[in-house]
Amino acid sequence: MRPGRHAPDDALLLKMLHSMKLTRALEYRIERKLYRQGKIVGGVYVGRGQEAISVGAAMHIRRGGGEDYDDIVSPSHRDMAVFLMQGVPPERILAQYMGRGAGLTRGRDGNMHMGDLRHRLVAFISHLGDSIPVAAGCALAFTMRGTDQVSFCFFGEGATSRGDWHEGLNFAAVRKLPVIFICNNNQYAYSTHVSKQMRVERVSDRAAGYGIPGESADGNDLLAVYDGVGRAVRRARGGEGPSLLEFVTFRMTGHSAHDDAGYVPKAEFEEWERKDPIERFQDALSRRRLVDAGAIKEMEARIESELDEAVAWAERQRYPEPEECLIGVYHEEGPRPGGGPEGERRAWR
Ligand SMILES: Cc1ncc(C[n+]2csc(CCOP(=O)(O)OP(=O)(O)O)c2C)c(N)n1
Ligand SMILES: [Mg+2]
Repeated sequence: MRPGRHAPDDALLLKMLHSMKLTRALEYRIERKLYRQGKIVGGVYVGRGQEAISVGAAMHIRRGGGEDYDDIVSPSHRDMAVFLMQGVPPERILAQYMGRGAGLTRGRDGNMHMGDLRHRLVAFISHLGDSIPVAAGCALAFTMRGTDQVSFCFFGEGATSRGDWHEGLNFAAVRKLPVIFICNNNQYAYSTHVSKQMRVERVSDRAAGYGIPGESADGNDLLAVYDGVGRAVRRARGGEGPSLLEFVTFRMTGHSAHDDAGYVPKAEFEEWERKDPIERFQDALSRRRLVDAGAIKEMEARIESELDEAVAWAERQRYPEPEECLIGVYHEEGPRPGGGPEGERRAWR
């Protein structure tokens, strides 16, 4: 770990450690417990081993200032931390995975295919690469309004071989839009190794094709991510246009909960287990005497008891009524099925 040019203070370092641990613990519950207990509706994709990327990047998302101030973010299916850091409570994420009415899609989908513009989160949909032109479109709106807001866009290296990805990048480059393109290169797209889907050495090499800055860094080094994204955000806010950032990492699990990743050599898992981003950051903070074994244990215990409560809350929530699937499909003024605006508001609590 090397200190970034704009090094975060102690409180931020501890917040980042907490965010990574909360993310991993929540995903562990979902993937290794609730899914196996048959309580999850639909598939489960987690970012185990990649937490430093979403946490280090999300620290730079500006929030809490309203429509013309807050940034916007399009997470991928491995960015649970982004949802948490944008203020979505763990219990609502759990309700989403359990198909309950209190989930972000109100029970109409059962996994990471979710978003909420109230949290400035553009919904992730299954189709890889689709969110790239959307993120560029959000940034176009910012420049047309003359604000200094930034659009954050996350994806895997596999998505960079999709046509929409290239169109979105080109449009953002030509119009000099404030987008931060953040690639988690975990070296696999489901079972396909990166060497089988691109001839360039690095994802960031693709930036040259669009005349924008491209950088690669160690995605398991939280401060390297924090530093790289911070510089790209300053460029974007300053009107200097988009950047493509590649963070090299590893998916420390199967593609999804039903996949045992038998196609990944065991030695690769062992090698990356030793580079675990959470362990690494925790050790660095211990060396700086910011945490000790007792404080870490306490933090983990607090997270586990919060998650116990969150799971219990989610399990108490009702499943949606069939007619509720019509809410929010088309724009409507006035009262809505399912209880009108008041009913809508209730669903968010
Ligand atoms: C256009 C499209 N093709 C295939 C899929 C099925 N699919 C879902 S995730 C995934 C792998 C994605 O790999 P990558 O972009 O590297 O992201 P990662 O899952 O590794 O984070 C695939 C093939 C899809 N959702 N959309
Ligand atoms: Mg991948």
